[in-house]
Amino acid sequence: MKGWDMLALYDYTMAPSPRRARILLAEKGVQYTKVQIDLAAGEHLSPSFRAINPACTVPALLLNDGTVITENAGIAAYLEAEYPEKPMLGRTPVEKGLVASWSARVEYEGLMAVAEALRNSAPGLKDRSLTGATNFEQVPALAERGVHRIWMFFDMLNARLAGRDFVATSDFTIADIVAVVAVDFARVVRCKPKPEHDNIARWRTALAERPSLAA
Ligand SMILES: N[C@@H](CCC(=O)N[C@@H](CS)C(=O)NCC(=O)O)C(=O)O
Repeated sequence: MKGWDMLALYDYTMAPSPRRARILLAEKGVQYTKVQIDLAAGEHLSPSFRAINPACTVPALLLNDGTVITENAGIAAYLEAEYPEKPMLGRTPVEKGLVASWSARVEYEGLMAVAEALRNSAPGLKDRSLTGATNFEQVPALAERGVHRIWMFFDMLNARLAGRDFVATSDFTIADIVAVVAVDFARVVRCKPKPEHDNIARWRTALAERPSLAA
């Protein structure tokens, strides 16, 4: 023990990746404190935050023994092992496989598509086409491709949700968390599911009942 007894989440309220961690922590009912890292002000690139996460990204979770866990995948693995009561990564071997598969898919096809569209077009992200300490120029063609991929993601997700309440299994899991964060964040590049994406609409309306979504 290093003298504090609560987890601390390095967070930025407006960003989608830390929202994934906040929803998971809320679903698990875990108490924690938030430390805001102002991405808009470049605080994630400061020497003090680099010492915490050299990848210069949020979220990062500080444990009470001083360990810092970065990456949502790492944070989810830790929380599931430490707080197993309400499984969010699947219950059975088959479910665990399905949850890992679907969360990877909705991250790559959904969240990464939004990131591609936004990071290659937003004036505030000039030269920040990729996260990390190294600057990369924006590539307008990638912004266009990102938007195209978002529409493909909506079609894919809508098809997957036909006759289903949740993305991966019969329970709410991290696959739903990644998917809902991607769908909600797509608004920043003016993409919203269309009326024909009726399964997404039904799923999103039902998810709105969960208090964790407001975390
Ligand atoms: N794979 C990482 C991605 C984290 C990530 O990209 N976070 C963004 C906020 S959504 C960030 O820290 N961006 C810093 C930047 O824009 O340079 C995870 O899932 O934890």
